Amino acid sequence: MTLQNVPGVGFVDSHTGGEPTRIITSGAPDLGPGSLAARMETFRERFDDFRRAVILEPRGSEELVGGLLVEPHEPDCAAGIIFFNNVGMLGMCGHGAIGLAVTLAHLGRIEPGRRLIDTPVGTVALELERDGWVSVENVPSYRLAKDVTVEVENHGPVTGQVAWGGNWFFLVEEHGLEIAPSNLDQLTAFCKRIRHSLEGAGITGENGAEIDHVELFGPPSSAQADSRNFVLCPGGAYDRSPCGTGTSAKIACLIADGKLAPGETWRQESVIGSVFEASAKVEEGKIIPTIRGSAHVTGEGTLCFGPNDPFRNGIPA
Ligand code: PYC
Repeated sequence: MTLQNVPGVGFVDSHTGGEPTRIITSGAPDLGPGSLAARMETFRERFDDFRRAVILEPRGSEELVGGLLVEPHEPDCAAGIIFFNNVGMLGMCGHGAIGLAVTLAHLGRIEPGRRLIDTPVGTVALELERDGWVSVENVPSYRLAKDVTVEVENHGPVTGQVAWGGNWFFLVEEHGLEIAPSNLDQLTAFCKRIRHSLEGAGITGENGAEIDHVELFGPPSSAQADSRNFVLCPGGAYDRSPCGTGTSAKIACLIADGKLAPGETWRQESVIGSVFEASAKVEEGKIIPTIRGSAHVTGEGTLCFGPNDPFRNGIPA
C-alpha cells in the first residue's frame, strides 16, 4: 500500500486515564477474511507502512496506541479490533478497549450495555455504563512463572513474575525505586535494562514469546488505591494509565498467591495517579479479570498524506 494513493484516514482519538488511543475508523487497508490473529499477521507483514504512517510522528507519537476497527470473525462479536503501537502489534490493550467503547458511543454505534469484541488473542466483553465508565472483561490471564531472578546491569539481581494479561509482563515488587512522576527517567532506564536482561537470559512468555512489558509496583499515593505502578511499553514510552493488560496480569498473580479473592476489588493507580478498578472471576480454573475505567474523546478527523510530504510514512522510530 502506498499512502500517496490514500485520500485520507478517518480517526477518533481519546485518552483513558491519560493514556492516548487512536481508533482508525476508515481508510485502512483491507486485511482480508479470517481470524483476527491471522489478520494481525497480514497487517504486520503487508501493511507496516500504514501502521507507521498513522502512529509515528508527525501524525502520532510514541505514547499513542492505535486500534484498527475491523469486521469481527467470531459471529457473536459486535466488532473486531487490532491494537498496535510505535513498534508493532499488541495482542490486547485494556486502556485502548475502554477508549474503543467510548469512541463507538461517540460515533453513535453503541448504546450503554454489553458487547463482545473480537481481538487477536480472544474475545473480550465491553460493558458501557450510562455515565461513560467502561468495564472490560479481558481474556483469561495467568502467571507463567514465579520468583524469576535476572541480573540487571548497574543494579544487581531483580526478582519478578512472568504473567499474561493479553500481553506478556515481567512484574517486579522489590526494586528500591520511587514510583513517581518526578522519577520517570530513572524508572524508564531501569525497566529497559530489565527487558534487556530478560532477553539476554532467554526468559520468555509461553512458546518463546517476547516479554515486551515491564511493570514495577510501589505504594499508592491515594488512600483509595491498593498499589501504584509504572509500566514500560514495548516502544519505550511509559503507560500513563494503570495498564489494563498489566493490571490483569497483576490480578492473576494476586489470585494465584491467595492475596485477592475472586470478586474482590483491586484499585490500581498509575504513575500519574489515574486509577483502574479490577476484579476477577474464576471459571473452569481460568482467571478472567475485569478492568473498569473511563475514557474521553479528545479529537476526530482525517489524517492526510500529501504526495509531497517527505514524512507521509512517519518519522522512522
Ligand atoms: O492498557 O493494556 C493496556 C496497555 C497496553 C499498552 C499500553 N496500554
